[in-house]
Order: sequence, then C-alpha cells, then structure tokens
Amino acid sequence: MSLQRKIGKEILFFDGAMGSMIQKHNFTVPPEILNISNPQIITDIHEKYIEAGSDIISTNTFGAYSHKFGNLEQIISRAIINAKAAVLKSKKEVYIALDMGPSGKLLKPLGDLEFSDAYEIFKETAILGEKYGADLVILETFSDTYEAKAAILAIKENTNLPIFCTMTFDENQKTLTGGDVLTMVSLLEGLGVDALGINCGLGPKQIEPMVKEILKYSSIPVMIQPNAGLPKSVNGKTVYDLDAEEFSESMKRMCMEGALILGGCCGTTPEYIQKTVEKCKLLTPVSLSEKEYTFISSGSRHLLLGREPLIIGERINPTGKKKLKEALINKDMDMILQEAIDQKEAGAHILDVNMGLPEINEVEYIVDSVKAIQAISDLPLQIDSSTPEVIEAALRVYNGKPLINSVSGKKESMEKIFPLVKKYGGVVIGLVIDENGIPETAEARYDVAKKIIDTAEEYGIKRKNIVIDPLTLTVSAQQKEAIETLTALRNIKQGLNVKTILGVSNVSFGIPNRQSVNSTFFALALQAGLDLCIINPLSDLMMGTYRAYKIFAGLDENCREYISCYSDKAIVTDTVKNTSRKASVSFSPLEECVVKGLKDIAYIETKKLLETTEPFDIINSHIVTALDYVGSNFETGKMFLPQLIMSAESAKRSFDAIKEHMDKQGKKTELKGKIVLATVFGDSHDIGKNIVKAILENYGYEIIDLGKDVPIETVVSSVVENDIKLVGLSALMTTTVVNMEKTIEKVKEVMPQCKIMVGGAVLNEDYAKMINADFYAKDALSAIPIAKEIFGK
Ligand code: B1M
Repeated sequence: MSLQRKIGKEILFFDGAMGSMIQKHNFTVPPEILNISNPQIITDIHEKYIEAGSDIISTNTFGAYSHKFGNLEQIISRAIINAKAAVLKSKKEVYIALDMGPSGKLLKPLGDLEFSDAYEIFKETAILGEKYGADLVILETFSDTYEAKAAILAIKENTNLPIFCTMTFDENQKTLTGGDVLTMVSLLEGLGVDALGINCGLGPKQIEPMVKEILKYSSIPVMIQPNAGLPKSVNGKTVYDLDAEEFSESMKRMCMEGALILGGCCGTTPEYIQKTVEKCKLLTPVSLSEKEYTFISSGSRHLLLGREPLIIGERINPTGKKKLKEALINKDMDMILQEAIDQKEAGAHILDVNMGLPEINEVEYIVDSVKAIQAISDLPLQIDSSTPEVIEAALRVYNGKPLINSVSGKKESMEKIFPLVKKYGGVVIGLVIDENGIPETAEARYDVAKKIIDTAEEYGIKRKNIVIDPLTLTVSAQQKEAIETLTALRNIKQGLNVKTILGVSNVSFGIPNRQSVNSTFFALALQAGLDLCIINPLSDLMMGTYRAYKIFAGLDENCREYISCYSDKAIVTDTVKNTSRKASVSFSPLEECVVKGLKDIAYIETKKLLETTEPFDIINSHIVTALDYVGSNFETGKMFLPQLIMSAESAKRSFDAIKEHMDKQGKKTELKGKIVLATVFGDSHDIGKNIVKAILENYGYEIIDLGKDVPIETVVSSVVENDIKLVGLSALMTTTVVNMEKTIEKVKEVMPQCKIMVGGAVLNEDYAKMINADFYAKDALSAIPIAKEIFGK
C-alpha cells in the first residue's frame, strides 16, 4: 500500500538513532561518508531497526549537503542503496525516508546564509533523494522555522515526496529562535507538510506536555522522536537516563493521546523501538480531526484569531503619509522599523506591511521590508498589496503564517491569489467587491463573501483560514452604505462562520474631527463582532475605545488591563500620540536602539552623543548597560537569539562610530609594544575584546587580533612567533573559561615570561587568580595600566 494512504490512518513506526549506533564504532570520518566507505555497517543498522518493527527507516544523510560534501550524489545514492538493501532483505513493506537535518549554517539575520541559498542547498539534496528512490523526506532537528520553511519549499517545488517535519524544543518549550509549538504548527500546517512534530533535544517525558498541546491544535498527523531521556556524563561518556522500558511507556501514553508516528532520536537503539512497537502496535490509532482554530504567526509568536479582537497597525503604508513616502524613496529602512516598534509598544498585535508606491519597485521593497521587520519584531505581519507578484514575493521570504491582504470576489483576483494562499499557507482576507463593484446592501455583500469562501474551498483553502472584510465606506459620501457595513459584518460572521476584518479609518474621510467618527464606528464594529481591526494604534482615542470595549465584552476581567494601562496617565483627550507606552524601563536613545536592534540609528545616536560625552562613558553607560538588559532578558526567556543578535549588531555599529571618532582624535605616536588579543576557543563573543583592542590601539599599542573562538594552539604559536610579552584573553561564558585556563597553561608552558591579562563579564579578580592569569581587567580602560606596567610606557 502506498505510504500516503497510511499517513494519518495507521500508527507508523520510525527507526531510532543512527548517530548513536555509528558512534559505537569510533569512526573519525563524518557519518555520511560511511555510506560509501562502510556500507555494510549502515545496512546492518537499518536491518536491526526493521527487525525491531520500524515501518520507515531514515537514510544516513543527516548533514548531506553540497556545501559540506563534493560527492553529494554519491553519498545520497549510496545511502539509499544501503537502506534498500536492508528493506529487500527483510521482505517487509518498509519505506525509506531521506533524512535531512538543518544545513549547519544559520540563516540571516541569525547568520550569513540567505533564505534563497538555503533553499538551493535543500533543493539539491531533495532532488537526489527522489532520483534514487526515497519514499519521503524527514526534515529533522530544525530549530529555526525559517530554515524549515526554506527546506519545505525546496522539497515541494522540486519533488513529489511527502514531507514529515520535526523541530527541536528546549526545556522552556521553545526552539532556539524562540518559537513555541503552536508557532511551529501554524507554519508547518500552512505550508502543507504531511506530518509534523518534535524530535531530539529532550526525552519523552519532557516533550509530553508539548505533544498534548500540538495534538489539540494540529489537524495533520503528529510525529514524535524524543531522545532516550536526558543526557548525563558517566565516565566521560554521554549516556541517556531512560531505559527502553521507561521510554516506550511514555511513547505509549503519547500514542494513546493521538501521536501517530513514533520513533527515537539520540540514545535510542533498536531495543527502544522494539519495545515501543510492542506497546503501541495494537493500539487503535486516534483518528485525525479538523481543528477549527485560526492561527497566524511570526517566527517566534503565534496568534489565535477570534478569541478577542486584535489590532493590526496600519502605519507601514505610504498612502497619505508624506514622511513615509520620502523614507521609502530614500530607502530609509529605519523609519519603517521605528514604525514597527512604536506600533507594537502602543498595543498592535499584527503589523500591516504595504509598499504600494508607484515610484518604487514594490516587489523589491516589500521583500526588504518584510525581512527587516521580522529581524527586529516578533509580531506577525499582514502582507498587503493589490499585486499578486508582490504578495508572492513577500510570502516567500516571510518567516511564519501571515495574514494576506487581500483577494476580492473578482474571478481574476481569486484565480491569482488562492493558489498562493494554498501554497504558502496563510489566512487570506476576502474583500466583498467583485466585477460589479462594492454592493450597496448587506445582503449583496454577504453573497460576495459566500462566493469568495466557496471558491477558496475549491482551491483547498479551509474556511478557518478566510477572513472577510465587509469594507468600510466613507460616511460623508455614502452614509447609508457605510452603515450597511455593520449589518454586513454581523451577518457574514454569523451566517458564514468566518472571522471579520475592517480598515476602520476610511469611514471618516472628508469630514472634520475624524477621530470621533472613527472611534464611534470602531466601537459599533467591535460590537457587531469585528475580529481584526486595522487602525492606527498610536491614536489614543482608538486604543482607548478598544480597551474600553474589552471591558464591556467581558474580555478584561476586573478592568485589569484598562487600569494598568491608564492609571498613571492623564485622561485621554485625543491627539495622535502614543500614551500606552509605559516608561517602566527608561533608556537613553542609544540604549533603546541597541535593545531594539536598530543598527543605523544606533550609529547616528552615537555620533550625536560623542559631541558631549567621552567615548568610554558611552561604552559603559549606554552600550554595556543595553547589552546587559538584553542579556538578562535572554536569560529569563523574554528575548530570544534573533533579538540578541540584532542588539549585538547595533552595539557594533555604535562602536564603529566611537572607533571612527577615536581614530580621528588619536595622535599617531611610536608604537609602545605588541599585544596579542583573542576571545578563547568555543566563545564567539567579541564585542568586549574589540573595545579593548580599540582602546589599546588608541593608546599606541600594536594589537595582533586573533579574533574569536581561537584555538589554544593559535594563541600559543602567535605568542611564540611574535615574541609577545602580553597576551589578552576574553571569555564571556561559564563554559568557555575552562578554555581560558587551558590557554593560559599552554602559553605559560612555552613562554613562561609572557604575561597574561584576562577579562570578560563572566570573570572576576579571584577567578582570574585561580586560573593563573597575571592580571584581571574589569573593563577595557583597566587594560591600559596593565599594558603600561608591562611595557613601561
Ligand atoms: Co551571548 N551570552 N550567547 N551572544 N551574550 C551571554 C554572554 C550570556 C551571559 C547571556 C545570558 O544568558 N544572560 C550567556 C552566557 C551564559 C553563561 O555562560 N553564563 C550567553 C549565551 C548563552 C550565548 C549563546 C550560547 C546563546 C545561544 O546560542 N543559545 C551563544 C554562544 C555562542 C558562542 O559563543 N559559542 C551566544 C551568542 C551571542 C551573540 C552572537 C548573539 C552575541 C555576541 C555577538 C558578538 O560578540 N559578536 C551575544 C551577546 C551580545 C551577549 C550579551 C547580551 C552581551 C555580551 C557583550 O557584548 N557585552 C551577553 C550578556 C551580558 O554580558 N550581559 C551574552 C558587552 C561587552 C562590552 O562586555 O564582553 O564583558 P564584555 O566586555 C567588557 C569587559 O568585560 C571587559 O571590557 C569590556 C568593555 O568594558 N573585557 C575585557 C572583556 N574582555 C576583556 C579582555 C581584556 C580586558 C577587558 O583583556 C584581554
């Protein structure tokens, strides 16, 4: 029977770990090479899993990508041959999954890899997998939804293979990039994978609560491949804390809850799979059901629509906004980013992104804007354009499940937009306008809405993923029709069982005191059942109306949200300004830029500050304080790696300005001495080390900068080759100070007379002594007297 017919109907068993099985042989080559050098070992492992009861075995191709292996085709073909040999021998109906892990490179903005380059990497492997006879692809151990999206598109667009996609979560139930399980479900289900779930990272007990959550919301089969518990070190070896019996008991529980595809990851062996098969084989598979929840998401945040009205910030749209128009024409991305930040702070849940300006290339601008906004904001986006090509370009690079604004009831619009919605996943907004224009009556608008929904369903788009916009009309010009909008909204929501949306502000065009009309219409629309409200969140009156409405709708228990928002503010009169911004943490403008990751403004703010403030004060009182704030939020799970990276980038830009300033000021004196600087092995934090470098250079020392993550031998050979008297080492992590200690030991071994100074937030004076450093520098300036002491000048 074909695999497709079994997916979702039967309990399917995957294999367990390949890596742990290979490790037992102590090979030194990458595992993928063994497909060619030691095929029998790989086939034997597959055979053992088939004997244990696996219905699907995964090829030994976890990291098989063209940038790692020149002989990619050979590796993949041999890997599939090895798997096929085991299947043939077993005479069982076993399917072969092309195993694809992450590319090993981080995508922008986390790393250097472009989304389109990631796509190409995955495409090559997937095409070869299909060519040599894989039955499906298993994408596993992904920790960045964006990378998973690149892989899924690459496989879907270039092969016909079913896709199972699993991601890895930590004990805080988040991926490395901060997404939770529902963020994953929204994206992967939208992209149309055949199964989704969790693998690696944790044991079955730790993933159980997450699996329950996934099962509640996922309409597609759920797959689990946990580790054999949590790792611990025994006699220098990593072992896992669950035996096969305990592992399989947990697997059985999750299978009874509804997980349909079961396997194992690190530490699991054929015994674990065999026990799991024994315990689950005869269970009745829990039948799949369509879950009627509507989600949209960014890469790190999901939003459930319909539970309460949500605010869509309308301000990233040049229509009628002179300043934004100018900013766009001048490619001033910072203004757009600032709008994104301000709207979020004012209470927006979603950001509209519209680049419809005749003077600019809309495709290029929307792509750049979507990428830039999603790098600094975790709010889901509404992709807004009247041009299908623009919508598609934005959908492609968007990291998440977006709102798509919009399709109309016109045949041509539906023919162009629905295939995009189906392919990329998203919630589409249907405007009740068709070839005959906007209907005047509520009944006729209902009919257009129904036509849109029926047609969408023909394209395989579920009703839950459609939102209808009954269209706001200008009350001064079309009073009767504007009022009809409210009736249409109510009828469409109730009669067609879909969510609704309105762009509220249009109602008041052409009349004075627009805000009163807007806020009254808004309140009426909310009362009529509006789910998504496109408004200006920086308008006090609109946000006040929204928050007050929530009180009366029973959505703000004991008026808690309202009170906390307004207790410290003067009564709302209206001007368009942002009163909801709470100054709970007060930052200087530069600190704010670093915290929010606004690189270019950080540079400008630093330049301004340099007119009045000493460089070192800027470092200590702005850059370091901002990074400390980001660091502690990261530690407590309030901020995630992408934000940490953007903050680090902004700190670097700020420091660029400082360095330019110091270079201009610094007198070129004769060099006072040569110092080697390095961030120790395993540690990529180099902002502090670079500051130390700049300051020492400014004081006339020559610096040999070995960079970050520097192997011990590199430090040692540089010290010897350059006959160095002073080495500076930096380390920021508890896990890397051990390498600092080892580096000191080696340097002292070969050059006992060479002095070593150490620094970095993780160290202190006592610790520095303990690891035999000669000097501890608490900050960059403290490095100067140390250098003076060594070189006597
Ligand atoms: Co990461 N990071 N980070 N990080 N990061 C820390 C260090 C962390 C404390 C955050 C936290 O959880 N609170 C934590 C370490 C926890 C621990 O070990 N206890 C951490 C972690 C966990 C990680 C990752 C593992 C996250 C992940 O991937 N899951 C990962 C590690 C990657 C690796 O190294 N293998 C990671 C990655 C990153 C970024 C890449 C995103 C980025 C670094 C970018 C870069 O440096 N190019 C980053 C950042 C920015 C930070 C924080 C927020 C800020 C570090 C910094 O630049 N501070 C940091 C939290 C924090 O420190 N508050 C954090 C400002 C800098 C000027 O201070 O380096 O101390 P500092 O330098 C000072 C002085 O100490 C002294 O002078 C400088 C100026 O006064 N000094 C010296 C420093 N070196 C000196 C040498 C000297 C003399 C003086 O002589 C030689």
